Amino acid sequence: MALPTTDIRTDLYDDAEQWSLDELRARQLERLQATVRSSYENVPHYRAKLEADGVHPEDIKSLDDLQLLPFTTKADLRANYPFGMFAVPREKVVRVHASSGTTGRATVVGYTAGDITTWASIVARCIRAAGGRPGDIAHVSYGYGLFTGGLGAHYGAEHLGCTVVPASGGNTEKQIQLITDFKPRIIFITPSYFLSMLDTMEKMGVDPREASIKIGIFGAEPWTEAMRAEIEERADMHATDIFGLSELMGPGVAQECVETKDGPHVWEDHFYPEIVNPLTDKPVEDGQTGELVLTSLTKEAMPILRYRTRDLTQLLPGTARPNFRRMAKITGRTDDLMIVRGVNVFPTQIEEIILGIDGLTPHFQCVLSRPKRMDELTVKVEASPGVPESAYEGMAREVAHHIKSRIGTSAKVVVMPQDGIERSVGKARRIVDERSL
Ligand code: DLL
Repeated sequence: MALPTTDIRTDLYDDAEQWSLDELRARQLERLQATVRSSYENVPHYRAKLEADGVHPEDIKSLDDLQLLPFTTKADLRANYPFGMFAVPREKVVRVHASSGTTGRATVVGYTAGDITTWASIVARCIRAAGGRPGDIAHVSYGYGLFTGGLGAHYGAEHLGCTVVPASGGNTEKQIQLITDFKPRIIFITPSYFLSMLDTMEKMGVDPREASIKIGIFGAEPWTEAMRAEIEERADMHATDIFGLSELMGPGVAQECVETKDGPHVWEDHFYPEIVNPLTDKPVEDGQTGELVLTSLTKEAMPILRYRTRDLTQLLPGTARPNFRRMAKITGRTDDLMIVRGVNVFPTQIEEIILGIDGLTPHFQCVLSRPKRMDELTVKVEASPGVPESAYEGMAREVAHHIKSRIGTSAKVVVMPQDGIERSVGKARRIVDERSL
């Protein structure tokens, strides 16, 4: 694979990126203590939980005392819908976002004016880490609205001093026209929507390798190293990973540095990460896989203690920012785990296999059904344009063979012609569960 032809390096954005480890740990402790105090004093949910556990804010004397604090789950946020988790009077909340999820009530998050500025400066740091600079044009294709992607990227890019094009998701041909005319250097977009944009560019006769975009800040859904290689090759650009979730803020909780591309660095001056074993709830050592748990350290409107993200990853030592730990690329969410005949399968494993086979595109879906009281996995994947239909069956056999040998389960594989799989303009729907139909 050809490397992107432009060599881009990061720049530090602020002092915190250079704090010594001692300074970082001291600030984290100070901030954790203030967060626990505010949660206890201002959020009835947290006061009740802490009192039930016999924990008082004064008990937090070291970062290890984090273990004393209760977990927060999505169910807790739902139970306190809409504004019950706020630690400030509602009048101090200048913005809300919400994530709908697939079941139940939305979860609502709130921001003070100070939170919005902090968030913008964190996203500005992310853009620097990805290689962006003040003066760059940034095209934002994350959705604007209750979803945090669009506005989060937007405020961050403005804060850094970029010219922002607030394109949002959808209207792909128009977006490509704007990209051709305005020549952005940076794009914010989900990896799956970007792939669909690349297909549309090619259909319109626009060569993505000749386009102005040099830096992609991709997130909001899991994606693999194989997907990075495909994007960088097709568009001659640097593809970096941004992680975040609305409950903690939105995009920007962690960002990958362009020169190392070895997983997002968690901005630990604002978010304290832990990994726990999702079955026992006990913390595991750095380097071991488990569920990411995050505690906010600087949020005013809605401090959050030990939030169970359901994302599966590992914490690794810092590299380009040595004192901030990295998270390994997310393999999936506990909710995305498919158990097929007793074998655990994540869509990212299927993505890696598909991208290793010539003639297939990364547009795929995993359909779960239960025809004879046994779960069955059908992988539907699109062939590349120009591949004759006579080749489909052979490619399907090859995918099924790799699924069996590498993951250890049987799957039915159906190769489809172009546009056979639904396209999203945001997060891709990788799993279609037909078991309860
Ligand atoms: O997706 C915020 C965001 C917007 C992040 C744009 C990055 C870019 P939610 O809608 O609350 O917020 O979804 C959060 O998305 O718990 C992960 O499961 C997943 N996710 C986000 N970023 C990544 C990533 C936004 N880089 C949920 N890799 C998280 C893998 C990601 N999964």
